[in-house]
Amino acid sequence: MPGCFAKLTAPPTWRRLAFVSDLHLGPEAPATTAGFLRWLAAQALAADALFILGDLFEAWIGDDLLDTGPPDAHHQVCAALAAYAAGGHAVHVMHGNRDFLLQQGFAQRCNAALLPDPCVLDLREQRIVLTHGDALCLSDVPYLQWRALCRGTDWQARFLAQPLQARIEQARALREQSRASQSRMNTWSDADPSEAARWLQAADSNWMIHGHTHRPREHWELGQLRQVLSDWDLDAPPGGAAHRAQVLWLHAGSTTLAVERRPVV
Ligand SMILES: [Mn+2]
Repeated sequence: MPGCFAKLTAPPTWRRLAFVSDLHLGPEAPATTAGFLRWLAAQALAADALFILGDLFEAWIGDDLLDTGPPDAHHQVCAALAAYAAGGHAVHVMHGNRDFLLQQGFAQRCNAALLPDPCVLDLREQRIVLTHGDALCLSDVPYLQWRALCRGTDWQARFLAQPLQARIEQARALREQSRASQSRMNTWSDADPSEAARWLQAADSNWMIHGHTHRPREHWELGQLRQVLSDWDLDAPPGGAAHRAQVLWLHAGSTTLAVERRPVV
């Protein structure tokens, strides 16, 4: 359970807000990355504020990768976000379990603000809890232990002090480990509904938006709404269930608030 909830107040000028998560962009997902760049240059222009609730990238090994090497998907996405933000759209990025090493160098490059996990968005009369969702998956004890370690300043300082190539190799090994442990489990761990309810109560809220579990749907429980965002995978075979990309839109009028899920085409 988080000790406190940072607060972000939506200015009255924000009328359309877009929420995405779990895009897992990178050189290994060219179709998804291209899809995001297309979306950002077209449909996303309707949003006053874009919230990326974790795992924008499949991996992030340090902001300095933007200053080295030949430009790749990471550079393209950052340049596109910077252009989007320069057009007057607010961009907020939360850490996921894949890209928790995004830091100020990235944020400055993209004209984005890093959003603490969790936080409460004050939108008109509503208080909406925003979180990536991995900290809600209480049944995955080994992951939570790893999370506590790698979110610490000591681990991060040691990791980032290594040369880029060593970090690339270590990150690859970590992803393989994580894939192996997932395949040992019968099902992917899911967000714990009781834990989510406790967070909402602590935040004095009845509305949560999160991602991470790749199980997009609306959960209505005891007067609380929990909206789980879709992952994006346009590199999956077209026509299959895994081939999807979706945005959650909030339309905020002066007295109304409408929610809509829209596929990215
Ligand atoms: Mn995740």
